[in-house]
Amino acid sequence: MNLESVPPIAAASVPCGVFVDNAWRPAASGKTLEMVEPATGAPFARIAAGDARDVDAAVRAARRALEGSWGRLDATERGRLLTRLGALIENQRDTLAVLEARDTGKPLSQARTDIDAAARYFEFYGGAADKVLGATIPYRPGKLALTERVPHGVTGHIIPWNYPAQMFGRTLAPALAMGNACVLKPAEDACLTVLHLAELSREAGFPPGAINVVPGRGEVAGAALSAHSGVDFLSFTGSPEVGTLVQIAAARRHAGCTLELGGKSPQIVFGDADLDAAVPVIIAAIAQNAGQTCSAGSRVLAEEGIAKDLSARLADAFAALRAGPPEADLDLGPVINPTQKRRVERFCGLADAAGVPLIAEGRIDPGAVPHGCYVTPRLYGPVPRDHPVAQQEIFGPVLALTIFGDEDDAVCLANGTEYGLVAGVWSRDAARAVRVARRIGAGQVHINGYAAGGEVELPFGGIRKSGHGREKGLAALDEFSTTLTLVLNHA
Ligand code: TXE
Repeated sequence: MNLESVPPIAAASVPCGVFVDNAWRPAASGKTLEMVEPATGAPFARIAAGDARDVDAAVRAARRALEGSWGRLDATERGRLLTRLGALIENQRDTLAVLEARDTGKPLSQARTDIDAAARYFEFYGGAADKVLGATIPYRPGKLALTERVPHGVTGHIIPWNYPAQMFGRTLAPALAMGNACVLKPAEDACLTVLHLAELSREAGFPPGAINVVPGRGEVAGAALSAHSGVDFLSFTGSPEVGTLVQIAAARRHAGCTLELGGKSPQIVFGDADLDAAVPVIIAAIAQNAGQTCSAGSRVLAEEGIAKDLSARLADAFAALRAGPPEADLDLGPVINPTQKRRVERFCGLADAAGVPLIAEGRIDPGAVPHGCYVTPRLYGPVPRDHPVAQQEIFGPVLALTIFGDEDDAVCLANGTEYGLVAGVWSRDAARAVRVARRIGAGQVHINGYAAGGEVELPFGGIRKSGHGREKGLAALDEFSTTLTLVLNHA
């Protein structure tokens, strides 16, 4: 599909301001930020550069919503609004996908999958909203004790640029289902679909103040949201460095927070694995979104006996990878910006300088314009275990292959980074696969398969440097609520 052939959703027609109380306004400062298309390096939109004043207005609007019409809705009514928003997203799938593809650089079909996921979040949590149960507690005679889940209040959400539309659904839908009023700070590198989705939320009928969006720079609008005393709970997805700042800001006022900070997720391939099934999945898990996925399978750990065979198969698949513009819909697009491109190239430079063998590389399509932020997909191996390419999150299409001896060694290697987000275990021996999966420090382990980030239904989150807290699935409803214990004395 050609981008231009899609019904016009020209960047200029997308709301680009601050969204507060269901209305668009310029940033209080009047300042704007230029949005650049990763595939061309050319500017294509301007967004409001919100600051602390805009964040404050959004938080106040959220508080009013909680005390007003939003706070008075019951769970079924909230669920209906969520479901309606999901349907509106689905209806606008193609136009939203084009916007997402241009804004992030990802291939059009990947953008479409993202929009489907965004819609699915609202469908899933719309259905779940009025099925959250409390408990009764056996207690003393003459007393009825029970618990119910209640919202935190005003929740602040800071999201990254890699999956803007999905993140809108992933973080807002469960928070709204539980009755929180939300203030979202999208990433300055890609946020046009988020702004468009905010507009759709008004169309769906969300009352003013339930959803507020303040675009702007992280160190300005994001820092103001983290530090705002009117925000009761924070949800952050992004880098470990900024996550630390957000957690400190939350701790200063004793607010809770969840952090999702990326990973260095391993795919452990045992000698008895079905390599025909494993190879395409391993490739997709690193090529998807040009490797800019928190749960990208960026390490492949191969048992000694099959390392050669696996390496040869991966090499063939890597050599076939093509990076190109979103409308060409190849395996991957450009990375988000020149900083990210330099970051990926720096890691590759370290591997080259250390003499780490480059097993194979993909290609950049001749149709890709020279100013686009393209990087060549690369497979390195065997990578020494302590090399930065085997240890650190690159956030690009670079896969590190390492060899292990036995089961214990595989577990040691898998757990041998600072991260712990997702892992894949490939083996025909179900008992071994489960045994190994249970020894891996990660929030999610897939056996004979891999879903980078998993589906909407599956609780997702990390340990250690990957963060804490769980999003997705019903677990997110717990995260975005707290327990109220009620005791009725009836004796
Ligand atoms: O992230 P930042 P960046 C990792 C990935 C990537 C690296 C840097 O390795 O290469 O981080 O990416 C907002 N107070 N991930 O620099 O800066 C910012 O505006 C409050 C993994 O883009 O952490 C954006 O909305 N907020 C990751 C969000 O934080 C601040 C996804 C994330 O941006 C802020 C993205 C501040 N002081 C990057 N400074 C994942 N887990 O998926 C920035 N922000």
